[in-house]
Amino acid sequence: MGLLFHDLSKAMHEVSEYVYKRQFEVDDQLASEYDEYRRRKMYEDILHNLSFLDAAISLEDEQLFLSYVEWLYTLMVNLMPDTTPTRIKEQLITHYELLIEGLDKFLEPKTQALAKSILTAAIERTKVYEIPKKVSTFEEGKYGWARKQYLTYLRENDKNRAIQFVEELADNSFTLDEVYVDVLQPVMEEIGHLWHENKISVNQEHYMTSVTQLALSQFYKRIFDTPRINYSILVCSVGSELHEMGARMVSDLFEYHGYDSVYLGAGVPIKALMESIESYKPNIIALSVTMPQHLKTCKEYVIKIRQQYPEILIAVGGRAFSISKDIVNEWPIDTSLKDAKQFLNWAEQTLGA
Ligand code: B12
Repeated sequence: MGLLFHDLSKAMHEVSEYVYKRQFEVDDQLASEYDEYRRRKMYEDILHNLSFLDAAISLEDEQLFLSYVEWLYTLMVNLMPDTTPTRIKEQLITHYELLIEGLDKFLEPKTQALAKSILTAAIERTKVYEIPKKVSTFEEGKYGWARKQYLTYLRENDKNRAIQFVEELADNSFTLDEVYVDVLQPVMEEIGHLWHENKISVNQEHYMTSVTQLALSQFYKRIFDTPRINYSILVCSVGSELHEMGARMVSDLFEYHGYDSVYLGAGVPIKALMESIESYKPNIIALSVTMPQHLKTCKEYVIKIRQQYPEILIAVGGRAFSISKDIVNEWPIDTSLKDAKQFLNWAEQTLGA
């Protein structure tokens, strides 16, 4: 972040306080609708909204904010069943109008017009947006039964059977690549939908995540036992990103296919990353981003790595890259791919491994 504000944290809080206060001034109904909990959430949400707006402005990508606008509206409709969708739209539209008003006082002149145009588009999108009927392929196809059964164990809080089930899948039904990418990844995505739809709580989502991490760790012996192919990969999530299971799946599957993997996890500062590259000299660097707010940091990492190590292959991936197709157009990367299986194929072809 940073393009938007001179002094980010101070300005973010000033804008949030301004918008928060104005929202109650201009909307008489709000005080009776929002209890203490909702008010606190609303303040946090304003900060969150600003961070998405900042990402869209920094990368000059309106779609980043517009897809967030749809996601936020859906979340609010699901979380506030006592409030009509029309009323939620009203609140959000007022909110975007107040952001335009508030940001006018804080923005650097060159970003003012862009912020206004993105927020105006957000208002238009909110006016017309209807939550689509969910068409899910989760339980369909070759892997549907396995996804459904694993999710059922998770929803029953039965971690022992869940973990055993995943192990049996890899023993009897699917390759390890398939277990990771075609069963566990879609289940994690489904868990995200269920949270977004307010059908499971945050603590259930955390529990399901930690059981899946346990399920992954039981494969370590299998993963590190395969013949080596003399290529290496360094994998991490970027900046203050907390999502790291995707990066870990990438690292595990490369290790399983004979690459030496160095997995740095989440929250890796650029200085530490550069030191690791210097000491391991990997053939491939894989950078993972889930939340779009970290895309700008990812681009900075890519540029720095490319300058210092022109010979190392750089790949980027993760959920954030699926939101807007053009994000990586100008980035000096070697590839951006959708999942770990495609990434392995690409590496095999590119390195002749
Ligand atoms: C688990 C989870 C968490 C966990 C993460 C734990 C961990 N150790 O990783 C925790 C609890 C920390 C978390 C926190 C939050 N989360 Co969360 N989370 C998820 C969830 C349910 C699953 C993520 C996951 O593990 N997916 C499975 C992995 C395997 O998939 P993947 O990451 O896409 O990786 C694959 C590919 O993308 C690719 N890939 C990945 N990296 C790379 C790199 C390269 C180079 C390549 C080529 C490929 C590649 O290969 C992988 C394997 O095939 C998602 C739902 C979803 N749709 O993803 C929400 C989700 C991402 N979270 C979401 C949100 C909102 C949050 C929070 C803001 C919630 C909050 N209110 O606090 C925070 C933000 C945290 C932060 N500051 O970053 C939203 C984001 C929505 C948005 N608007 O962008 C989602 C989409 C949920 C939802 N449906 O609304 N979350």
